[in-house]
Amino acid sequence: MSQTSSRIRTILPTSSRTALGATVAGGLLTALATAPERMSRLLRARYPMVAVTGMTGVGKSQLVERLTRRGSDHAVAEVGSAVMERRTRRAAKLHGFRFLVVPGDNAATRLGALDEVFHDEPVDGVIHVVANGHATPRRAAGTTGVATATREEQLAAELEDWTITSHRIASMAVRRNKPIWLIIAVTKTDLYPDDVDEVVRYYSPGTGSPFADRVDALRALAGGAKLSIDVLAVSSQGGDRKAAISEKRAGAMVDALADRLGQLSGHA
Ligand SMILES: Nc1nc2c(ncn2[C@@H]2O[C@H](COP(=O)(O)OP(=O)(O)OP(=O)(O)O)[C@@H](O)[C@H]2O)c(=O)[nH]1
Ligand SMILES: [Mg+2]
Repeated sequence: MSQTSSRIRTILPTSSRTALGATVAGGLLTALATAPERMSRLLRARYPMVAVTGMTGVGKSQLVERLTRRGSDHAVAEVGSAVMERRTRRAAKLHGFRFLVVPGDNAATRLGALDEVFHDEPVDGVIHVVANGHATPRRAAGTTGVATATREEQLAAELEDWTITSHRIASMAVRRNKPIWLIIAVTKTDLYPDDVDEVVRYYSPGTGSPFADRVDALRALAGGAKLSIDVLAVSSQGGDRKAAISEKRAGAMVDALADRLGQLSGHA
């Protein structure tokens, strides 16, 4: 009997010490594991995080380059992005804004990136880029030669891409209490300078176009009070001899987009 109890006594402290040790270690590990997440939450509270979406070749990388550029020009590589690009604006306007460019192509990385920006670490707002069917066709991985696609095909691809993205935005919006914003950036306007108003209408809510119908559906799902929607024309190119719009006008459109971003994020 006494032997049993002493055995129990000796066993108990050891096992409870082990258990305690495990708890402390576990607690430490948990604290360590959640620290970066807490850090990123703290940073997010200060700096707006913006997802940039849109089909491949539509001009996302170039537009973010314009928005985040400081000082000297340097061109972006003319290749499709396969992984998420992360850019932080350090200049005065849009200081600290973080842009997460979701790759338009490459199924696996794209889906992961969409999950990241709309689910795992939801963003404050979205810039969805469209180009009136002027997305630069990309070759499928592993093939050679110049890719071709008609404007109609590219418009249809934009619509399909928007259907997927708008569903992701809707499900993010309904899960959250905080309002979010969406800017539909209609880019490459230098390629259709005389049709800009008409094209902006095509992408605007309530205009009855196939794209507008999906914008309306998103608004209905998310709730008007929770989701603000802007449609802004822009161009990342201008100034060279071939460009149909001047560098000044292209710059003004990019500035207007930056100003709106600032307003929406309460940084104005
Ligand atoms: N004319 C004109 N061309 C543009 C404009 N913006 C981008 N482009 C061109 O369009 C092509 C695609 O631009 P990107 O910015 O790489 O496209 P993306 O959306 O990042 O594409 P992915 O990385 O594949 O998702 C490039 O050749 C750019 O030079 C614009 O405003 N006007
Ligand atoms: Mg890109």
